[in-house]
Amino acid sequence: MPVPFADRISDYSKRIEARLDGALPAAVETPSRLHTAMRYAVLNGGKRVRPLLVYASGECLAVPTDLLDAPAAAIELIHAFSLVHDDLPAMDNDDLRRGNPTVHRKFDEATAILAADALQPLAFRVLASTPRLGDADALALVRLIADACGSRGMTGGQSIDLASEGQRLTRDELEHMHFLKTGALLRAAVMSATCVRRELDTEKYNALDCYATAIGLAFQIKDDILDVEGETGVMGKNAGADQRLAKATWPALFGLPESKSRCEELLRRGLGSLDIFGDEADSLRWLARYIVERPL
Ligand code: GRG
Repeated sequence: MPVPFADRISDYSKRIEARLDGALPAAVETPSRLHTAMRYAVLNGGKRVRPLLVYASGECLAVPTDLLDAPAAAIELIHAFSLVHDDLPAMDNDDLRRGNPTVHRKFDEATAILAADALQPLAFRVLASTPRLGDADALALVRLIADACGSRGMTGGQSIDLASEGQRLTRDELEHMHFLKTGALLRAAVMSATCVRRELDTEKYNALDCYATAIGLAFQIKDDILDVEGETGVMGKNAGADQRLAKATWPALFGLPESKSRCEELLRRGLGSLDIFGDEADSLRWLARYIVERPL
């Protein structure tokens, strides 16, 4: 009887914490303030949803776990980088993240910018220094993750997000922005296992792509619902921030009931796209449900 994914999360979490810890420079290494800030940005909690998606997708495609550690760590480093920038005064100007002061509040703005700047190349270094990954697979991962975080992915989405404050976007415009800002990196997490299974047939590749797109959008809508309904103490970040910044979000533009039913619709679509797989996709199914039901 296989152990359910929920009971294996703590093992995967320990695994990714160890990989992140090992990849980051020691705090005592000069420049110590910069390295301390980098470690603070990454090792301060976080749900580790993206690494879990990497491992779950790897289970689905029977990829050995030790080939997934590098993409899992690289994607989480990029995610941590994006949160540091997202919280800066020039962006969302937040002072609380994961229940702690944001990096620029704990240290200072310049240190936060530099810590984030250093996390991005570190992510690509991790991908380039895993001997068991063949060169072609490592290059495919570099391309996948670079595309996800560049101007045609997360950075582009963030740019549209900032330009959309106070604007009345159409549903398609809103979802395009969300797909880039949040969905692209989540998609890269799901698709990274395909970079080491490049012989995968198109039907299965497309099924995973469809799942990734659906849960990526659902993740951001749920995030925006929590911003309205959640409590700061539970979420570890300030509730109501979207309203304060007049952000274009599903709840702001279409209301909470519509947002919840869109989330459910995306969950059904994500789960439906996995029908092509058997039990090997159960961990992905579990994560899809978690994404729309999570409390933080
Ligand atoms: C990193 C290349 C690069 C550019 C920066 C600032 C920026 C461009 C992009 C911001 C992207 C962003 C912060 C999107 C929001 C995604 C989101 C809902 C984050 C919250 O993720 P969780 O809930 O956080 O997984 P934890 O704390 O659990 O890790």
